[in-house]
Amino acid sequence: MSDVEAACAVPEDFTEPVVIYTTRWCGYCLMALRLLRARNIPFAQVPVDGDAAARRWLSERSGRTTVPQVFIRGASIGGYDELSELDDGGTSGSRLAALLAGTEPTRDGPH
Ligand SMILES: N[C@@H](CCC(=O)N[C@@H](CS)C(=O)NCC(=O)O)C(=O)O
Repeated sequence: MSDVEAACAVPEDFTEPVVIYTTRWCGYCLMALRLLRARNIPFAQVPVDGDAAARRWLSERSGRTTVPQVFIRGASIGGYDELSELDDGGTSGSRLAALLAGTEPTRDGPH
């Protein structure tokens, strides 16, 4: 494990299926958190405010430089837009439900 990885909270290290990396004053972060809470999805939140090493690690890992960044069982799924698209309005047959249930395999990158 690199120094940067060691300094960061790695999504695989969490017991919650969803790990969300956020900063303060981030509207998209608030919307993503609101969506997860509305669906009663357990998640771990990792604030990365002012942590340049964490932001660098996060952008390498996710391929994106924005926050929030959401991981499902260790796989990067993107930010709020991607989370919302996977959620499909909260339908029981949504891809988000399938990813969380493990009936659809997670894979890094755009879904
Ligand atoms: N499409 C992205 C937009 C995210 C976004 O623009 N986030 C802002 C903060 S609310 C951001 O990261 N700006 C650049 C930065 O803070 O470095 C999403 O849905 O998550």
